[in-house]
Amino acid sequence: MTNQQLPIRIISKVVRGYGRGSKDLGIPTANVSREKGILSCSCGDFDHLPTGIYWGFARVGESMTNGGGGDCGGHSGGIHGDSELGKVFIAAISIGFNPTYNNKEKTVEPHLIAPATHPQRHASSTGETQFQDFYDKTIILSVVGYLRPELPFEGLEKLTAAIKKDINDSERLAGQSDSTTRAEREWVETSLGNERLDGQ
Ligand code: ADP
Ligand code: RBF
Ligand code: MG
Repeated sequence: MTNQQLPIRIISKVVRGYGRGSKDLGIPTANVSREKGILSCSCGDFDHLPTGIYWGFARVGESMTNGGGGDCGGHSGGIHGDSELGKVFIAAISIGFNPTYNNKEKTVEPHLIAPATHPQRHASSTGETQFQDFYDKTIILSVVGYLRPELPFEGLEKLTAAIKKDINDSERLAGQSDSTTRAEREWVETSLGNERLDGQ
């Protein structure tokens, strides 16, 4: 995997994952629906998404209706006390088969990272960002940069430690002011959540 295919833009909605308790693990991830008619991806097909661990930007908005598009405004129902809906967060993103668990299905799972001073930033059991649930909401996601391949870890402690390092790296890299980083943050901030991204 090189950065050549990046950035990748995705609009979809948040679905339930394996329920394996990444919340218990302390690092919740918003699993992205691959359903046709709901997913729109600049890479075309979900199967074309390159596996690996990435950094980028994400925003969660209103529920989609009729399976397409959706208003991603920031005025009602939120991640935390109605205040986080519509805000852009830095994200550490896993794309692939979670080789520690040998999943059969590919998942796209961003962990949304609140700023250091945000009240929910150190709220999880491992000190990472823990919002209230936002299942079924529209998610606007830009996968901007590659961090590393997905790896099989021996034990949850090693997996958690690796993800915490990814979170630090994501925050550092998302702070860059190059034109791609700025453009992707701006797209995530302003997308209405109803564009076609596959060029069709
Ligand atoms: P699942 O297996 O259903 O994806 P998780 O334990 O990964 O379960 O929890 C994911 C859910 O937690 C997300 O869909 C979202 O509703 C919520 N959530 C809370 N905080 C965050 C966060 N910081 N990043 C991503 N999802 C979060
Ligand atoms: N799972 C793996 O099996 N190997 C990994 O290297 C790996 N890296 C991840 C990095 C990040 C930033 C995130 C958010 C998740 C990662 N995961 C990885 C996925 C993790 O196993 C998954 O989120 C939980 O199992 C809950 O579904
Ligand atoms: Mg998840």
